[in-house]
Amino acid sequence: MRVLVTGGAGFIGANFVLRTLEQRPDVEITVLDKLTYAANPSTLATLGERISLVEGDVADAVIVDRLVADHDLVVHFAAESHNDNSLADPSQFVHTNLVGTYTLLEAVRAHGVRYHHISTDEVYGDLELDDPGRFTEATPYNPSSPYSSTKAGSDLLVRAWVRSFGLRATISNCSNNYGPYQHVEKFIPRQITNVLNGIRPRLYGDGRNVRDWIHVDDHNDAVWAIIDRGEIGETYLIGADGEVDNRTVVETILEVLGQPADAFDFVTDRPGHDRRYAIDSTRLRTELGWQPSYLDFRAGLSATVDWYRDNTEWWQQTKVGVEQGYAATEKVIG
Ligand code: NAD
Ligand code: TDX
Repeated sequence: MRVLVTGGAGFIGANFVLRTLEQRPDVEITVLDKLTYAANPSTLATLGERISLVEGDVADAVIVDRLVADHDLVVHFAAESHNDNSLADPSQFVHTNLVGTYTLLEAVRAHGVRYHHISTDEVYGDLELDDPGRFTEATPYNPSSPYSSTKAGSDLLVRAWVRSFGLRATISNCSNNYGPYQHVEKFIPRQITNVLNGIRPRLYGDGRNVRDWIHVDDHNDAVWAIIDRGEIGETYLIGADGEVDNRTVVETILEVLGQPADAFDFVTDRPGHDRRYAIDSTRLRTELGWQPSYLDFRAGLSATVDWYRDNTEWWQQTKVGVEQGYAATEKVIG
């Protein structure tokens, strides 16, 4: 089976590639990645003959058409993925997330190739802290940021291409991922690498915002369950019942690294900051038999701390620039 993985040099895509090569000897992978600031091709450097890397843009119709024609399956991870960046400059988000997805859909349509679309729970907007509800496949779309609205638009393109053109496609919307190879701009790696570099962790606003954490390997196992057994045209929500507030995450990182639990700062809040995300993944569990393996968040977080401590060469070069970028807008408030 020949699989085209877009965005395979980024966090979740690279973990997907590593795990797939390990677990599926019949799969050959081509990664199509623009190698933006978010990519780290060193993650894929020593993987051998069953993988090749093509540097290119998912919005480039010529490259995309040629590659799609030569594969049995497309798994589309490539995106501009960081909310804070989308607030500073949305243009690349529109280009990659909307035009890029459109370009892939047209190639998949022309060549009749199976397509799986990776998306986010942020398309549903947010929940109040005391809301007993969680997102389901039936929750109406209500995105808040340039990032989440371009992801929502990309999902709707996929749905329309399924209905209008009979595309063989599935969609998954997953909650917040953590694990190895995540860029240090994101919350968990940022705070781990702050502490490792002697910088105090930074909590936006009051630190009470809740994210529904899932280990990246559990996400990717669910993606394969949907590719193998999902119903064409359907959407599946992926989540592992991992709701934790941001302050608790920071306190846990500090504790794991042997620091006082209050050695962090509150900084200016993210504009439009979504309060809480929570996924009901009943459909995925009952219809496709998927279950997460990482059930203890503290243990998964502790293993992730170990990974960043043991792999400083993977992240240290990008760390200074990322912190300079944050310093330009962030003010300590408490
Ligand atoms: P990431 O930013 O770590 O990686 C994105 C990758 O896409 C990078 O390698 C980048 O170079 C590549 N890319 C960007 N623009 C491109 C373009 N125009 N053409 C080709 N490649 C391009 O992102 P991630 O966290 O690994 O997210 C992967 C996917 O999963 C995204 O679609 C994201 O919306 C979705 N998702 C992420 C999370 C999360 O918690 N990180 C949760 C749910 C869904
Ligand atoms: O320094 C920080 N301090 C802080 O309190 C950073 C970087 C973030 N935060 C907060 C904001 C969020 O409440 O932590 C939470 C997580 O922030 P991010 O890592 O930026 O993730 P989020 O905005 O929730 O989006 C992530 O999950 C859904 C991914 O970046 C998206 O790609 C995915 O779709």
